[in-house]
Amino acid sequence: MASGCRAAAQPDIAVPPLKSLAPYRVGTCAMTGQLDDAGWTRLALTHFNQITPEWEMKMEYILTPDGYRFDAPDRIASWCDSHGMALHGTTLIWYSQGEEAFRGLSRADYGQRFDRYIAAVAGRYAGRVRGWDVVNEAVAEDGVGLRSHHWSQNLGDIDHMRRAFDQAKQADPDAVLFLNDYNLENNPRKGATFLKLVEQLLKAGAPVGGIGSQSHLNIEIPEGRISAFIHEAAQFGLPLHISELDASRRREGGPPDVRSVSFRSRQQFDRVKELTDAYSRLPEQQRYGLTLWGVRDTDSWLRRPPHDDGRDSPLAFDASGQPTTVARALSESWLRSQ
Ligand code: 9MR
Repeated sequence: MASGCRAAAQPDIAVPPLKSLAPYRVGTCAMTGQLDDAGWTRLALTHFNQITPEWEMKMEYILTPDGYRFDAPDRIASWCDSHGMALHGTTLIWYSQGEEAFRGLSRADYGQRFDRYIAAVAGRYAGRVRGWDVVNEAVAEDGVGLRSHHWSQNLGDIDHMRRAFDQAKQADPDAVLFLNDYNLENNPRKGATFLKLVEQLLKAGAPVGGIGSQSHLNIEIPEGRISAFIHEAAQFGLPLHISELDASRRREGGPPDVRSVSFRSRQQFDRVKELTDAYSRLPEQQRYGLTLWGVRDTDSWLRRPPHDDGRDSPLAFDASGQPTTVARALSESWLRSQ
């Protein structure tokens, strides 16, 4: 067949359904707008069996000046129910959200509003989500210590997190409650601070039930770093979630990027495969699932301003639904681990 005929006519059968290869859940993120997109739903239903709402289950959507808004997250939850997809919630408490809505409250009102929000949101989806990212991105960017923000300033560094986990546990006792963060494998110092925080929270009695590593991978990190982090994180015996996997081929900042396309492709393949291999080696009860942060490259946050270069291929499918290097790395890893 002439290569020009290929894209539109052929479905994405060059890799088997990803979910049929993986010995654990394979997730993607979703926005309500995508549920009406036939190309997106076909790929999502073929390859994935778990959904994380990309932003509509966050405070930025749910909390309004008049109360709570649940139409979009309810729609995603119903779509999951009717398509046999598991649901993962993100995120209850995130340093970057809620500041305005909580501004000007007395200490007591602030605490009450915090508790009420978690009780309302986690309570609404109790029994429908498998798990929640309860606290997102607590560790400082450089990996030294914790972030300081309105939650920590009002309710305490560790205390606001323990309180969030306690509230979530009360509202949904069966959900796996995650501490979730990024750059944990890219930056070993950040990974170590994060794991120390998990330990501290557990010692303080917080019902942390899982470790979420977003895994927005830097494909230039040395071999072994990703598996070392997964190995360290597994020591707690808790479930791990690779919660937002993507692997940009771009370099943000740094020296001029003279890597060839094939070199980047190799780096991307190797790092995604290393991650998947290491994750698949965990004991079954620690493999909560591996979630890609989007279906097609063009769905990715990395293909929106200010990151978009019009070419990056961080996800498992290209704009026309064809599998990419990331899909090949995942499927090769899963096929070999069977
Ligand atoms: O991809 C998400 C984007 O659509 C949202 O506008 C944004 C704010 O809610 O969050 C993005 O997802 C982020 C995730 O929640 C946490 N880790 C980094 C992700 C990319 O920014």
